[in-house]
Amino acid sequence: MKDQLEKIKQEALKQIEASDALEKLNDIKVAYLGKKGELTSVLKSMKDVTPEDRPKIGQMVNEAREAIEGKLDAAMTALMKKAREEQLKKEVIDVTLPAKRNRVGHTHPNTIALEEVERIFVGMGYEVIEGPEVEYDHYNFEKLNIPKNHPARDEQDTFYISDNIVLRSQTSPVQVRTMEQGKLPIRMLAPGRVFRSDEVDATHSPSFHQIEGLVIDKNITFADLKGTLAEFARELFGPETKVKFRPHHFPFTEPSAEMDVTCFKCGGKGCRFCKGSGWIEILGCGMVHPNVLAMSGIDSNEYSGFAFGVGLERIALLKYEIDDMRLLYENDIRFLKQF
Ligand code: 2U9
Repeated sequence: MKDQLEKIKQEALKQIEASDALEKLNDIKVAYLGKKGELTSVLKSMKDVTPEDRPKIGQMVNEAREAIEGKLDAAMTALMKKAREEQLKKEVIDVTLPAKRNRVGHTHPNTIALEEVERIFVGMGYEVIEGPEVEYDHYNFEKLNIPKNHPARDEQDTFYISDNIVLRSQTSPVQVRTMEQGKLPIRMLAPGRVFRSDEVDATHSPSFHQIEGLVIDKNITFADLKGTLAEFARELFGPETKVKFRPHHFPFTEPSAEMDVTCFKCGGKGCRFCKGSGWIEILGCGMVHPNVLAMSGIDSNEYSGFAFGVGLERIALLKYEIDDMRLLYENDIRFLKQF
């Protein structure tokens, strides 16, 4: 029996040594120490051992069990350690690798241009006021001296929501609403989206943005208009910029004009950018028509004012030398992040 025990022990230890997987070790544990294991069956046959030999044999069985258990534990611990080390090696993180960049947005050229124009006029004491994009015909046309059947209604195709409600074709209704409130003087800027039923091309879109300005006070003259807009042009395009006013016609201003600035590319000499003329058209303007003042309850004998309107996209296209307006609406970050 002693030899048999020794043989079992040696065989178990040898198998443990040769094991390279936790499952194998578990199988060995069951095969030797389990309920039906070899060592257990030796214990069961103790009844055949003489009472004198029992303590001795018992001790030997325990020794064999302890040796096998000890070796099994050590082998399991070693295997688990090895497995963990391999896993750690596989999951190793190279902290020196460059991080994945978060894609960030970019201020739209329209917004940059808008903020620049606002900064200039706010610096001259103007207030920025916004209003609804869906307007009454009354505010978009009637109160701006554009009655029904007036040819100006055909000049710009308007989107009608109903008989008397439109998508505003200009931001002027915001000024009308402000005048109606009766607080004078007024120095305001009305930026915002406007709508016209235009075909899309490099310089047109059914939805674009305007910035309009309005000043109403006592003794406002065309000289105030000229001085203000000349200063605006110098701030926007540089101190060397000169301006020129050409007579024009708008129903809501009288007299009316368009303002050109000297080409900031060639300084006025004439180049491809200004199509050889040396001048670039920039905005429309004029003295507020007495009818427009009267319709909003302002006495045109006491008060006068000037107004102007610029296309925001036009400013952005010029300032950033973009040749197609459609680029402004695609929101391709590769395009936007250049400005
Ligand atoms: C009130 C009185 C007068 C606003 C004005 C213009 C001239 C003008 C165009 C420029 C290019 C629009 O974006 S555009 O197509 N605008 O030329 N706008 S004066 O005059 C007003 C506005 C409100 C009460």
